[in-house]
Amino acid sequence: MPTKKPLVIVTRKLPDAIETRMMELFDTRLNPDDHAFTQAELVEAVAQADVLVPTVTDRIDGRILAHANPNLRLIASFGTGVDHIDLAAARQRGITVTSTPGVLTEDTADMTIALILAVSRRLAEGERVVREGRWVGWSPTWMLGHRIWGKRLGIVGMGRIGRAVARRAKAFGMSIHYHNRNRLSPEIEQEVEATFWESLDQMLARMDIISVNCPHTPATYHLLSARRLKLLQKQAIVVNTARGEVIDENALTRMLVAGDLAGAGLDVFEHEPAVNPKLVRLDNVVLLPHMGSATIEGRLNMGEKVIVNIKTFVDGHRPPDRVLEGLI
Ligand code: 8YV
Repeated sequence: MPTKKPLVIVTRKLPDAIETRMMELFDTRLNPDDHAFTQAELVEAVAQADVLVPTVTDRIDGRILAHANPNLRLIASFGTGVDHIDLAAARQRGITVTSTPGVLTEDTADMTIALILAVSRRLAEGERVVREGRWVGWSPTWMLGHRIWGKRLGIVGMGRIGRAVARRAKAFGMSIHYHNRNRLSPEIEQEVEATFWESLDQMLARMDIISVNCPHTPATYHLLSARRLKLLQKQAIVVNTARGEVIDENALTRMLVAGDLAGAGLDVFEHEPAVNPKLVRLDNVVLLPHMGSATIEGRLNMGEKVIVNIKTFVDGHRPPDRVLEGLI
């Protein structure tokens, strides 16, 4: 007798090829118009699904999970960060949580370098001048940015993405510094000639460019606090492709407005999709709408990972990308 396929509820529109395969394998409920689920829709989804596939735009907190039906055994998140999921509440309910690590490393590292270049060399500002018809001609002392070759880059969080940033930055002639919970092995440090700073404060005070590449956890919330941001040099720039919550965005904005920092490149924000209007008015800030991993290749890889995680789980095996293991 054929066994019943699990009901998989996907909260956002995924690439067609991924959705097609999911529909072949599972009893899949899609979101063709791609609207962000309301609280009520999330409650309904956890009350019905055997497997939920959320994204960063869904806050799966304890209140939502309180409505989960007993058959909800897996949350197979489409994304690497899992800070939108209350892991303690999932653990309490014996729900397994998986993510999609590794497949957006290179794309996010590319975006980090793009932001470092964009801020240092004033790319967005220059583009606006041309597009708005304000370019009156070349001048030797106009639109000068800063050279990145020879600058000190301090990477906050030297996981997969931090290391991919380091490899790229080395090729651009930057010297690599990092702060991480744990020091990396000498082999990895040697590959990019990275200097480890046990003290984040001391590293911040000496860098030209800071790149945030750590996950958002209770321990990293406002890691770059008002106090720590004040340690930065006036000519420093800050780039964040990780999570907005890691930086005190109000404090950062205040410093940028006051000219106490040279610039910032932000792909993520504390209250997405809201962006502090004061940031929008600044010319020395490059703002992107959480595009770090937004490549077709990356989204397909992420979808593949979600499928493999669900398939292995429903077949009774341990899914490869477990963040949290429930009771199988
Ligand atoms: C994804 C991300 O686009 O994977 C992550 O952690 O931040 C993004 O790059 C998003 O999370 C998809 O859910």
